[in-house]
Amino acid sequence: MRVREVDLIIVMRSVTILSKIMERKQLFSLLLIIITSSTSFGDNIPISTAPGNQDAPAVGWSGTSYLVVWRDERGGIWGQLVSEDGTLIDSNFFIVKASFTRGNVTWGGTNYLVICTRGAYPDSIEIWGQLVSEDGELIDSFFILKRPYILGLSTGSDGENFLVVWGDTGNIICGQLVSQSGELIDAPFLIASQGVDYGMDIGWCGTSYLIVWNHESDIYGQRVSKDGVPLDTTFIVCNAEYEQALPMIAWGGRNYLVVWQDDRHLGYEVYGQLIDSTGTLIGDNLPIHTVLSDDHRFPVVGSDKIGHFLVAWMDIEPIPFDILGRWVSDQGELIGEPFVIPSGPHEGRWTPAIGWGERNGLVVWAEAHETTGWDIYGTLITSPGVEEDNREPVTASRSLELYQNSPNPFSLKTEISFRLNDPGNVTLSICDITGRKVLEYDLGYKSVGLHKIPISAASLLKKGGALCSGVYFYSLEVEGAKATRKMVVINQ
Ligand SMILES: [Ca+2]
Ligand SMILES: [Ca+2]
Repeated sequence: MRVREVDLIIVMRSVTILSKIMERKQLFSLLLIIITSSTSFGDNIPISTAPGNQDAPAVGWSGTSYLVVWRDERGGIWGQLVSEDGTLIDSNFFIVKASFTRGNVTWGGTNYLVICTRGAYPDSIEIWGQLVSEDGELIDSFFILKRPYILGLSTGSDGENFLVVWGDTGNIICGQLVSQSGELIDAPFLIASQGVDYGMDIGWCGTSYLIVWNHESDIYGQRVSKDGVPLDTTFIVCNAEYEQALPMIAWGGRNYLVVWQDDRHLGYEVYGQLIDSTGTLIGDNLPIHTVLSDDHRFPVVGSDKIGHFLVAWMDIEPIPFDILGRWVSDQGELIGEPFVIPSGPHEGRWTPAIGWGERNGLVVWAEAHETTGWDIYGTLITSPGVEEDNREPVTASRSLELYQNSPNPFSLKTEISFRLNDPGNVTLSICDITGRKVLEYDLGYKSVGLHKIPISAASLLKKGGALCSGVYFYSLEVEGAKATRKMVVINQ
């Protein structure tokens, strides 16, 4: 469903905020407001429909485009650049020679790192990395290490270096820091003295990494500093009865959400757990999908960083398999009901993955077709009840262009950009939906050119504002010229 025609959309799950708005009945004559937890999808994007099988995709986001990587019967790991509006940029390209393992991709600030394994147990397995530029240029391929066996492999980045983690021979978990140019920084280091049975993942919260994995049917976590030093001790994320496996993690700007497939009721369900940046568990396990008559596996998680996680997984019953999704707030509320991520005709779908750009998320999966075998498809997904951004600047006069704030909507911080063609004294003001001025900033004398003004929720509060969730208007005034745009604030 597309919601382009909708003038304004407010995300409101709070009854208090809803009732406040309802009191302002005059608004309904001025503005179309939709209260919704529904989700907006784009058309299905055929990312790779090459002959033979393509499956097990992963997604990275560079700040300007997505890189989707997958294992490919044409040999090794292949990839495709996808623009933020879902257009394929150039065509499928070979990335790195690999064994039949899932590729893993992370944007590190300058390049992507794609990691994979080569070789086979019991001879030896090698971990390889391949740097790929934002434009899909292969920069450098490098060997990380060789072991009799490797179980679990993932990579993350602090925006400066990469951290590659794996379950090593001898039932230990190790990590290796790698620079943006592909140099190994120091030696591999010990993260935890446990084996990885089935799946591991890595998150970065801005100050430390959190690595999660499956060991003896439970889920564990361990924080690691940006310099590769384990912080505190290994902790239990979930040790419910029977098997918890295949954990995946995303940082939502306020908390992590870890999700996994869970057999506690003897049938595969999807559970999750919020964890804060210090490694403290927030609340109880979240029952994300607990319908025992179906069979739900391989959950993945992404975040829009404005208050929502999207969890996606496979429903392998009934046939053909399908991909389901559900929104979870960064405070641990389950939003709406699970939904089927829409798709055209297919013979089955599996192995979902999620990446998040600035305006929308990209969910990708492998999809079976009679003539082309397994193919890679994806769809753009917009946060629940979020209006699509309008990126065209508002030009008040020849001297002033005001851009859409980014991110929008926001809960913690956003940035307002404007361009001056003549210098002058600039004032920024924020009004609520009734036109009442809630904040005013005197930005002083600004020169010709592009300016960016960061706005944090904390600074808003310091200035006496108390922004509730809803639509606001921000106006920039310079030497008699004025431009106004709207923005959406989401507070959980
Ligand atoms: Ca267990
Ligand atoms: Ca194919």
